[in-house]
Amino acid sequence: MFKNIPQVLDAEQLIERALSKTRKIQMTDRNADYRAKKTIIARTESFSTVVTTLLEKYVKDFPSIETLPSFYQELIDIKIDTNKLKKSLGGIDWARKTCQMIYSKQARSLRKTKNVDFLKQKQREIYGRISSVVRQVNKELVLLAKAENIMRRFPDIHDIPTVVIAGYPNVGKSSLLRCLSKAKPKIAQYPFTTKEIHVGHIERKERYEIKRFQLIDTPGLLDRPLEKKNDIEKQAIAALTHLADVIVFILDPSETCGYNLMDQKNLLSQIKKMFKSSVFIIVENKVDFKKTRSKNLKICCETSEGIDAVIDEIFSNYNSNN
Ligand SMILES: Nc1nc2c(ncn2[C@@H]2O[C@H](COP(=O)(O)OP(=O)(O)OP(=O)(O)O)[C@@H](O)[C@H]2O)c(=O)[nH]1
Ligand SMILES: [Mg+2]
Repeated sequence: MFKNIPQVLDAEQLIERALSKTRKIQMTDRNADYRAKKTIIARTESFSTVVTTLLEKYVKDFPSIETLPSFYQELIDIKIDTNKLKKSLGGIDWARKTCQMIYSKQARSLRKTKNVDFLKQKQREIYGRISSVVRQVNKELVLLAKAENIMRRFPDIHDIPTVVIAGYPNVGKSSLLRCLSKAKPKIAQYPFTTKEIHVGHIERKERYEIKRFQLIDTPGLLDRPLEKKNDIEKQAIAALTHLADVIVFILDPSETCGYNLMDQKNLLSQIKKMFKSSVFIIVENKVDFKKTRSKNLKICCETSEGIDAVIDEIFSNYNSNN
């Protein structure tokens, strides 16, 4: 989705790119003065064009934030800060217009004169003024480059029925995604292993229809108010808010995740209150360690015990989410 957003250069790289192009320009004319004049004019024009074209491309090719799916809009706000991003785009657009103005104001005087020294002086002046405008928006260019690197790594989310796997850290959310799909998120015995959203898919042919779900593995959530949640947790909340048709909530009654079951259940009640329109499938993992007598589905991601029942439960909710 974001693979094609432009690679943004910082101010010095952009100026160097424009300068290196000008160095390759050499006009021909039998008259040495004309040759020098033509070369200076062509180089100055090229310098200005390269700078303004790149600045324009950065702004134009950047995805329009308002028209993105709401999940991506929120991810941008969490990871980049939408206001800062918009200000940067505005700043870069200002720089493009200013550079264009500087060049167009001087271009005529360049063409009129025959004096090569005067031309050289004008050329230096134009290079200097344009470079100085570009340097003024270096911070904005750097922010845009950073934003673009973050956005290129955004998960590929599609508008299809979606299951979001949620729960406390270290309870086995990523392990479940591995059991259910071909996705290979990192699994480790410490909390907050997952820091980003991961996506997998599961499909099943029923009669003549292929039913497909998108599965989202989220970072762990703690039982604390929304305003206290960190940026990693906020991504899980964004996935639940914008994507979840079905929520698979994992509990770890063995508490080997490092958090007690009471806190995990409090989180579940909080999430249930927040996402009333989603279907909940509550799953207890790590039954090899501890099995309770509750009515929840019981699984073991290490042995795949109970996974088929989770799959059946997910697909039993397919039609209602179509
Ligand atoms: N014994 C046992 N260990 C399990 C089971 N499922 C997961 N684990 C282990 O629990 C630990 C955490 O698993 P993850 O899948 O990384 O848990 P997570 O919920 O994704 O963790 P975060 O991304 O940190 O929130 C790992 O060491 C897993 O090997 C299980 O059914 N039984
Ligand atoms: Mg994980």
